[in-house]
This record gives sequence, C-alpha cells and structure tokens, in this order.
Amino acid sequence: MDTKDRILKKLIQNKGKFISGEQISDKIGVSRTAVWKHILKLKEEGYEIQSVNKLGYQLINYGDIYDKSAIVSKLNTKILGQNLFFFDIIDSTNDELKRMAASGACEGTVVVAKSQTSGRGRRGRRWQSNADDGIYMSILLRPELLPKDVQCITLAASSAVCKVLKKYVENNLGIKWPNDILIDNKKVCGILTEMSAEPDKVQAIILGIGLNVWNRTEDFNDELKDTATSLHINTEKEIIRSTLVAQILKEFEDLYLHFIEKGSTAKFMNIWRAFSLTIGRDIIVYQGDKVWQAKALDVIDNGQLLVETPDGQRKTILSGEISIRDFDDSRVKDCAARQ
Ligand code: BT5
Repeated sequence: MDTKDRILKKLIQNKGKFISGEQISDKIGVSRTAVWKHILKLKEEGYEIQSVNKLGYQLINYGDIYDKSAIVSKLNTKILGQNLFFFDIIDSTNDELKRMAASGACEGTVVVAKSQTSGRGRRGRRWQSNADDGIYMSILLRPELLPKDVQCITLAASSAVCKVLKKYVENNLGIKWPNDILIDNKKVCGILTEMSAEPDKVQAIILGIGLNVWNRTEDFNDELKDTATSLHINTEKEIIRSTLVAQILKEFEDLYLHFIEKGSTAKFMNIWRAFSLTIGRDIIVYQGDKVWQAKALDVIDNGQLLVETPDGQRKTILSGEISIRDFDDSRVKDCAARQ
C-alpha cells in the first residue's frame, strides 16, 4: 500500500470526524507536507475532503470512486489483492491475469477493470461488460490441488459473493450450480474458473468474477434484458464498488485459505448449500448433444453435482449445463430466509 492509499485509509477510518495532519503524519510516518500533497492528489482524483485550520482533514464523500487507491485502502486480506492491478479498460481481466501468470505473477495477484472489450463467459460465450456498470475482476491462485478438485474454487467463490450480496439484498438471492448467482431468478453474477495444470497438479487458477452493479434494465442488451439483473436494481443501500471488491476478496480468502490449509470443504459447502437453488430440484442436464432429466440431490465434495435419473440411477456431473424445471419463487425466498 503506498502512502496515498494509507492516508486514504486513515480518512476512511475517521469518516465523519476530522483527523489532523499531525496525527496522520505520526501514524503513517511521513512529513505533514507530504500528507498535504497526497491530500491534494486525492482531491484531484475526486475525493471530497474538507480541510479546516486546526482541525485537519475530513473525508466528506467518496461516492463510488473506483480506482486502485479506493480498493487497496479498504483491503483487509493477507494475500488476495496485495498485488493489485487496476485498468480503466482491458480485453478481459482473465486474459490479462493469464498473461501475468505466465510471466510468474504470484498467488493472490488481482486484476480489476472498469470495463472489458472481450469479457468472457464459459465455452467462448460473452460477458457484457459495460464501462462503469459492473465489477470485473480476476484472482490468481496457485494452490496445491488436483485438477479434479478445481470446481471447489468456483463453489467457494460463489459462496463468498453471496455472503457479501446478502448484506445488500434481503430476499431471493441464490446460486444455480455451478457458477450463476441469481436474484429473483435473474443472473447478477457469473464466475469463470480457468486453470493451467499438469495431469496431477494445478499450476495456476484464474478465477474471474463478473458482477452487475449499476446496470439499469435498459443497459442490458436485448438478449439479457429478461435474464440479467444488477445489485442497483435490487437494493436501496449505498453501493461502493471498491468496498464490494474488498469485501468479496476478504470473504473468499477466508473460505479459500480454510479449504487449502485444513483440506476441508465444509466451511464453504455449508454456505453454498444454504444458498443453493439447485439441490432438491428437478433439472434438465445438457451435456454435449445429450439432454436428459434428473433430480439434483446434492453437491459432493469436489464440487460435482449428484443427480438421480428418473429410473433411479445416481450419477455425478462435473461440467455441462443445467436448467431448473418449474422454477418456484417460494424456494428462492426460503433459501434466503435460512441465512
Ligand atoms: C459466466 O459464464 O457466467 C462467467 C462470467 C465471468 C465474467 C468475468 S468478468 C471478469 C472475468 N474476465 C472475463 O473475461 N470473464 C470473467 P457463463 O455461465 O458461460 O454465462 C455466460 C452467459 O451469461 C452469456 O451467454 C449470457 O447469456 C449471460 N450474460 C452475459 N453477460 C451477462 C451479464 N453482464 N449479466 C448477466 N448475464 C450475462
């Protein structure tokens, strides 16, 4: 964290109060002149900071300023985001992070962008990534993990995102296996987990998260108008993207480190099951050119979906697509109520 970010962090911690230039300089270990210069820089970037003789500085309003300083100053993580790159525009945060990973970037490196020109979903699908509407971020992980267990990372990430969104959205929030986060049965967030691996060892996982934040219904293209939603559409609460990013990184780090260090999926699976819109539902499975019906029974430890076919056979599904038959709103409400 550089000096400007540390000063911003102090101002945020003292939001609503004045903090003197002297207190900041003592805490951060730079001269008062340096504090003053950095405050000027923050003001230029759009932070509204009141300076009053003898009282010092007070952060009045930081709106939804979305830049590296805003995120870093709120980070409360050990690893994730300690090495953070912020772009106004990029092809895809996953692609950029993949390039960085190939040049040896360390675990926890995070790429965030205000907009993407080639935001991607799975299997070459596109992710609509309007400038300033959403959060587009990718996280580099280098766990000691077998490739077959990588799906767990997606489940941990969707659990973390749901825990954060629950602070903003009371009802109708849930996860459709494996990677869709829905509000009112419309997609608010998608997760793209990609990896490079040897047969028995993962080298790098690029975890991409796309979260619709400020989009209004009319901002979605025609294909998405009926199926996509945003946080803004569903909450009255104040939204600050940098806070969301910091919260998601923190929640995900807790679940990820618990999983890697203790070898246990229990922590995120409990959250995932509580938010699941899939377990217990009649589903349709699309695998390649095969389409079949089943009942979703559970998600097992490596993230696979356990299903039962109408003739009573139990199978697990690792990939493929599912749709939930007869989507029933009350189930979504129950799911949120259990949280
Ligand atoms: C996903 O794929 O849901 C994963 C999306 C991951 C996007 C992030 S953004 C940061 C990082 N960098 C990237 O380049 N990607 C990741 P999938 O399950 O395949 O869903 C894709 C489908 O979701 C599309 O075919 C559309 O139907 C729909 N879709 C596209 N954009 C959307 C949006 N903004 N909101 C809701 N749905 C969308």
